[in-house]
Amino acid sequence: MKVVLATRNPGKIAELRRILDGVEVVGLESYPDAPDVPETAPTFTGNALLKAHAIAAHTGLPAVADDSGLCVDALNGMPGVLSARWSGRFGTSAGDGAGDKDTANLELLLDQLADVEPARRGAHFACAAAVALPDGTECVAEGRMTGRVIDAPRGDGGFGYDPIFVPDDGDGRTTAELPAAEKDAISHRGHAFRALAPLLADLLET
Ligand code: ITT
Repeated sequence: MKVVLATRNPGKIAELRRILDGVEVVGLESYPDAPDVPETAPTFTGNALLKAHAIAAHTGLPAVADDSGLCVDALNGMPGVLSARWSGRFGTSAGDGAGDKDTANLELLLDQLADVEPARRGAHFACAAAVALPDGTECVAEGRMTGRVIDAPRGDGGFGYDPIFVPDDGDGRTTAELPAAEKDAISHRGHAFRALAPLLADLLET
């Protein structure tokens, strides 16, 4: 059975298509009238479930959603669930494109950490992976990747905050410098969706 990917983020779509290899997925481009779901929950899990349920109800198909973000120790866990709209929160968002927004978010975070010494720049990416069926059944799994925020961007891969994040589980490259498969193997999204996969398979069988 097909599963709808309940995300409009092109970076996530590329990663999810790779990680959910073997699952027949369809993107939201096939559902131009799908609602833009407000992320009103205070947690990644809450927001992932909101998105999955809204898209399952709209499409009549099982829907898989991701809510994720970067939690910075020196900022008490922010931007966290606000990661996608961090610069907009301070009225400094650049253009409307995903790339513009990503750059504005990343530059704001670098400014906010400008006086923070390297030893205090710990952070982690968190991801909640949710699946919802049109009948309201749901499952969630979580994943995380710890590391630190560096002081200048490096690398062209990935998306979002990848150019300024160096994972602990690596050799000093940012996640934007890792080949896709290497990022998937250690990433918050890889961990969360590999944990979700057997639950998803069970749900689709019942
Ligand atoms: P959807 O709601 O349509 O899925 P979104 O981008 O708004 O897209 P989120 O609310 O979950 O999704 O925000 C996630 C943000 O966290 C994302 O825009 C990036 O800024 C950041 N982020 C999440 N995972 C990331 C990753 O693997 N690498 C870099 N940045 C990431």
